[in-house]
Amino acid sequence: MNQGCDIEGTQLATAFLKQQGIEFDDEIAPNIELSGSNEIKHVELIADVCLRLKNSVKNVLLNRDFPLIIGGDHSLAMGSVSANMREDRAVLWIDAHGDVNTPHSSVTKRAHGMPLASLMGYGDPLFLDFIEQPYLLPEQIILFGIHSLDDPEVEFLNKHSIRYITMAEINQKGEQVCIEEVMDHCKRFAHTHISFDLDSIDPAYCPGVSTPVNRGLHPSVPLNLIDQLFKTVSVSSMDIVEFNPLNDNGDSLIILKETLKIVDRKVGEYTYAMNIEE
Ligand SMILES: [Mn+2]
Repeated sequence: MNQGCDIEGTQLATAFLKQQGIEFDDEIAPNIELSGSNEIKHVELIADVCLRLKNSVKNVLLNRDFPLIIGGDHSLAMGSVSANMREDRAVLWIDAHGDVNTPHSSVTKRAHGMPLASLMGYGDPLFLDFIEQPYLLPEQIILFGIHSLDDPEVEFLNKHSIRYITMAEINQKGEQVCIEEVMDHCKRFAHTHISFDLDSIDPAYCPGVSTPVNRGLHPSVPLNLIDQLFKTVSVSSMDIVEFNPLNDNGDSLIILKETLKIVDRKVGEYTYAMNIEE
């Protein structure tokens, strides 16, 4: 889907990736008849997609398998993360953006800037219909690679004492120090969900996204982070989002495939499936 960012491209990702030989066990397509004229763009359609994604991810977890979700814009993470709202799970958000806008604070009224706030209970009522409580707690969350925050997002993150590691901090302290902080965070929980937004990477290396922001990560950094996490903690689910084939020159596809290789290798090596209750 692309309705959460309202820019053409991410809705073509699945068909494009299938042409590239990537197989999907389940596909969830938006029901375009639900596109209404609410304040938040396409809110009904997105809620419907997320509810179906949540149920699909839940089934994968119940089968003790590893759900890897490929988007689609980042609003889908409301569905994937809400499949399992256990408090013993860390949520790592690798992103250029904070994604903690609320319906009130958002200027664009695009849902892909809101998933993390919604998962904490600060979302549109249609999103809170399918996001079950307990909502995500601030202490479960860590953001990495952030380099584009709206003023209300800075306020939100600080008010809730949510740890966010910015590009400036990564450049200053060095990659490995910051990666280790993320690992220390995730070690405090039984499981980790990784939500990997490709726009965390600098558009010079990864142009195939819908909302690129300059001065982002070198692609080796998130790949290294994800690789080390799989080796160190129990990663139990993961999203890769915002891949936009219309803007890609082939480089983003390579990064996406490299990410899949890491996941394939690690999920094959270890059994990290978790027990969840129906
Ligand atoms: Mn995002």
